[in-house]
Amino acid sequence: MTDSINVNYDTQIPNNVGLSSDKRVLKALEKWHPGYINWWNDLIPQKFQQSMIYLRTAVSVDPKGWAKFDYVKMPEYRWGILLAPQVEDRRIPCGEHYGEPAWQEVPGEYRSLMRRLIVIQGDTEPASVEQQRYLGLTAPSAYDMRNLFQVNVEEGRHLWAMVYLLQKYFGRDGREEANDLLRRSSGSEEAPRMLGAFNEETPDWLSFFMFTYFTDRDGKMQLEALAQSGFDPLSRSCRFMLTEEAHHMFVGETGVGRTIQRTCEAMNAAGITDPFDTDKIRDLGVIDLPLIQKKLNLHYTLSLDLFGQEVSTNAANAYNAGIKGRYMEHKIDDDHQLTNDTYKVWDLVDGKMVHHEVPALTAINMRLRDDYIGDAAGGVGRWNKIIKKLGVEFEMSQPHEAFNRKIGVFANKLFSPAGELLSGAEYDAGVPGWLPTHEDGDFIQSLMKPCFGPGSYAGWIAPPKVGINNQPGDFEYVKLYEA
Ligand code: BYC
Ligand code: FE
Ligand code: FE
Repeated sequence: MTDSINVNYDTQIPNNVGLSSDKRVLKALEKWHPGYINWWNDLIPQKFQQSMIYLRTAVSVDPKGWAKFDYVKMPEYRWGILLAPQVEDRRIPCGEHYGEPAWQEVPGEYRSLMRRLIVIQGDTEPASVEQQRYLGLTAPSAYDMRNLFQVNVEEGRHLWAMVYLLQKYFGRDGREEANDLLRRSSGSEEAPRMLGAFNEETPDWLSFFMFTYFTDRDGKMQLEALAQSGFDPLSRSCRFMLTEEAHHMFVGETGVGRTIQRTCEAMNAAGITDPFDTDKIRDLGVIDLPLIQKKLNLHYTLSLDLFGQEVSTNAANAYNAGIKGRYMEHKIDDDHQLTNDTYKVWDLVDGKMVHHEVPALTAINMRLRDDYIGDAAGGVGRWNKIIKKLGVEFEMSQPHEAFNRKIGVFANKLFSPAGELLSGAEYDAGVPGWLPTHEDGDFIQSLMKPCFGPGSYAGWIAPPKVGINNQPGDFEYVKLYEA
């Protein structure tokens, strides 16, 4: 196999995995390709498919300078197979095979466990594009539209990344799984996507920003854990995906930040000091901070569910097998086998929340979730700085992890965002203040009017501080196709 830093564009499928000399896999991928293109073409509205979008395309996997920016029609985007460079003499970083050479093939005994994780990862990628499919129509600017489509084409590429692994290493069942990834669809009754959050709607741009901040960050954490895999091709695949993931979370963080900024500026201009004076604030055509907090609550808690059960034998098996590590496994100072370690997990005893110690091996999901909660706090702190700087008295916060959960020990229990267990009546009385209501949704929809001209922005969101690839403020990110 001729792996390289630079991407080879000789075959229909750009790659750095020597695909042109791997006829079996090249053929399998070429067979899968038309189904993928059909999926894409049926999904995104046609006028955007014909438009020229200023996108970045990966041309190398060298962290310095891996991308080039140019106008592309999305169906002509070169989705490819890119693995981060092989690390010489890489070793299995955790579990019972700790220290043995990393696998270049899938060990037979772990085949189905590995396949399941790759399929779940692959399933989320197209699901997110499905959830976001109509947002182009109401983009608050050409800049934002370009970012949406950048995220979408890269999630499409992430699907390719997992499909490559399935086709190359899992034979016939891999091929079937690859086809099923195009058969399931977000929100479908008969064949929904595999994980809960990926069957929810992304109905408006504030949801999109919250999703890319909180749910793409689950993606980051899961990819970090899979990047630790003893199965080297999976590790290398996830390592390159992580370089793309950073931009998705940037889009989310700055999108929410710009929304907050615009709201505070409008309040100041109108002389409104009480952030809970929501009717007056909505009359200004901006989204009140309490509603932004409600959207945060929703997307954050949906994302917490993506970490699975606090105590999980699936997770223990994957770790012990060396298939999935912990976040920053290589930086943790312990035996990397967790033979005698314990870890604190949440539990409910007689309706009371308690933190108790369980064998660390069974608490792998909980630990990753804890790492996620810390990682997600950074942006929330920066949003609060924007509010403070503009002199408004309000603080965004991450709700307690017991609130609004569908998976794990807190599933379907009635907790407030502060973490108090409530009666049904108390919960019903509080919930319109904690999660977006129908009316909130209608209000946000009323603001979702397209604003596509170069340098113009919808009234509810501030322009970005810097352009993509340092382009000036009036740069034409999208050359819109007019039929
Ligand atoms: N929804 O023992 P448990 C991304 C099931 S996002 C529905 O805790 P485990 C992206 C579970 O399958 C990252 N079902 O399971 C972001 C299990 O079923 P079985 C995606 C759920 O395996 C934005 C049972 O409940 N990647 O990339 O320890 C845009 C018992 O649970 C859910 C991955 O997730 C749920 N939320 O943990 C684009 C990485 N949670 O086996 C992309 C791969 C649990 O008893 N996946 N169940 O029938 C995994 O590592 C694990 O499968 C999970 C679940 C962490 C998801
Ligand atoms: Fe992704
Ligand atoms: Fe992403």
